[in-house]
Amino acid sequence: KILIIGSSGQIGTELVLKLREIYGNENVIASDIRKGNYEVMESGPFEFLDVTNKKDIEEVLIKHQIKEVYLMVAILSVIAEQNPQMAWDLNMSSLFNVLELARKGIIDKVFWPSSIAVFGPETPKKMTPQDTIIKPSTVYGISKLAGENWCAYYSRKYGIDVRSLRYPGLISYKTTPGGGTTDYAVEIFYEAIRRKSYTCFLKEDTVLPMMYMDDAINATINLMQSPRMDDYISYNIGAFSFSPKQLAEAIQKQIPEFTIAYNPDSRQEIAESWPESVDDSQAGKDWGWEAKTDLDKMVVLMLQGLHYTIS
Ligand code: VAH
Repeated sequence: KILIIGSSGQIGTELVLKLREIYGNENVIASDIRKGNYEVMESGPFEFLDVTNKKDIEEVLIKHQIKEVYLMVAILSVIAEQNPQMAWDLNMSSLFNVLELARKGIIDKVFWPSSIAVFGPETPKKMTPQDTIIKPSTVYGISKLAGENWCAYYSRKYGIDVRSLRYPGLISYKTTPGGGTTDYAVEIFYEAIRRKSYTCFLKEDTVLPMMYMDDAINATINLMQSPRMDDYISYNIGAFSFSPKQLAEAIQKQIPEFTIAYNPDSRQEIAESWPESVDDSQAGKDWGWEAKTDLDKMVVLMLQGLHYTIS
């Protein structure tokens, strides 16, 4: 059986639903410190779980005979900058608890998400290589790079089967945005429908790597279903890149009267420290990764997902 910790979050919500489709509702246990959306709560087992409490996690694992864990809990970039100690504590203690339970032999396989946030201002910005200068300049990125190194350590030293992806900005409609710098690309759709206009907190030409959620979920499950790799690699994965201006133009193809304004704030500095695009050829080679949804298709899927009728 499979446990998703952080099942009420942006990625956790969609992982629960997709994994239940594949493995059956009763075999996928959702867990979070707060209730999830209707679909998650109604379609299968849910456990309230504080991921900083290792005993709590162990009890849930034993109660449901769980062997595979997706640890989808993190304080994202914006909130982490405002609360460094709290973000570090949560992002790291949750990972240590799960890696330690794997070392005890209670968990067989772990997915732990990393992020393009591990890259910093000195990293080559275009087609950022899998292996390159990696000096994060955000609290969130520092915690994600530290997490990658701990996963590599537990994999090498204790033979733990832990797998990771460096997600780009993810765009989805089943949950509302939660404290990420890339979340302008989610908020914009709600505003485009509601007010036909949006004021963006990034400059118009700030290019970031992005991906539609379905591609990220498929990548995650494909990686977890692949034969085990010899060494731990936190894979770059990419789909498309755009600036707020380019996203607004893509939305205007569906909503011609949509307008955008710009009022950059502290999040601009976070965005500028990250790559514009990533080289994900290693993921393609190792386990057949390729994105399916492009920018225009993503815009249509988001508007339809938010019940906007495409004319
Ligand atoms: C954030 N959505 O904005 C997350 C992600 C690469 C961006 O890490 O913080």
